[in-house]
Amino acid sequence: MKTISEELVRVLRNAKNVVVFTGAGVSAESGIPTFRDALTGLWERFDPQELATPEAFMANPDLVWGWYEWRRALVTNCRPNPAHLAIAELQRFVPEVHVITQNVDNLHERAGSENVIHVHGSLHHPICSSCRTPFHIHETIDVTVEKERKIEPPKCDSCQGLIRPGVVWFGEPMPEQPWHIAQHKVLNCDLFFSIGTSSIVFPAAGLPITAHENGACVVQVNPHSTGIENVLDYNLVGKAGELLPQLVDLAFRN
Ligand code: BV8
Ligand code: ZN
Repeated sequence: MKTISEELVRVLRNAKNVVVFTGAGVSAESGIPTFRDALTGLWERFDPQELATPEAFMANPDLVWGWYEWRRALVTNCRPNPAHLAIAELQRFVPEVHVITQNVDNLHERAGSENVIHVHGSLHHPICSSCRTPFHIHETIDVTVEKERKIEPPKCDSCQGLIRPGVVWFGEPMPEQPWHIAQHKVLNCDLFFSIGTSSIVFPAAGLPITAHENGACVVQVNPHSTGIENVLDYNLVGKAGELLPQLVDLAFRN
């Protein structure tokens, strides 16, 4: 198990403005497959870059909508893990904490984090693919998790267009306001955590680089290497659900 340095504990204890940037790895210990592992069953023969696109949805709406409803069912049946809870707890000790997530699940919110910035949208806020009117989705899932299947997307109440997941697909621009706010928070933080992300997808993967260039202390939490090691001040190699509660305990309970 990676030991957490006294120096990092002191940095967190004295931090004034922390950004916590997360990817699918922070939800892994809740039982949610990471983005690259989420393609099982019906969808295992696809590459995420193929399925998470507007073209895939237009070509095969039932397949893509089914994949997102299956993922939403998974999230609804899972719970925040100790990593989400430790991140939410930071708000009690650090003057300013901003969670910026690439994840489309709502586990940060369910763990108690406030004002979570979703730079890639959310499973829980579908919209009309034609007029972009938000669609109220019934929380009761009609997709039982084990039955991965194609599902016909609902139709928009206003224009009868196909309802689509409210996520940012490959080739789509970042959501204007969340992206603007995310960049502003990164430019104003003194401590930046990059947790559970492979740092592959841009422009989101550029945030740790921006933090580093702006003089923030950058900490990665990931059991594997990710290619941004050159901008890190600390690299905690291990599971977020184990390392983050330890770090919060050492910084604020000892
Ligand atoms: C855009 C939502 C242009 C959907 C997702 C350079 C600049 C700009 C764009 C590009 C560029 N180069 C290429 C591009 C295009 C593309 C891109 O980046 N492609 C990649 C593949 C090279 N980017 C885009 O298309 C973006 N849009 O650029 O638009 C534009 C501008 C103006 C006008 C028109 C167009 C939009 C990209 C958004 C795609 N949507 N998600 C959905 O969820 O279905 S991306 C998706 O994958 C996630 O949201 C996340 O962002 C991304 C990466 O996933 P991760 O979260 O990192 O998960 P992954 O499985 O990869 O890794 C998990 C990690 O966790 C691993 O490292 C693992 O070791 C670790 N882990 C595992 N267990 C644990 C753990 N860590 C800690 N604890 C554990 N227990
Ligand atoms: Zn519509």
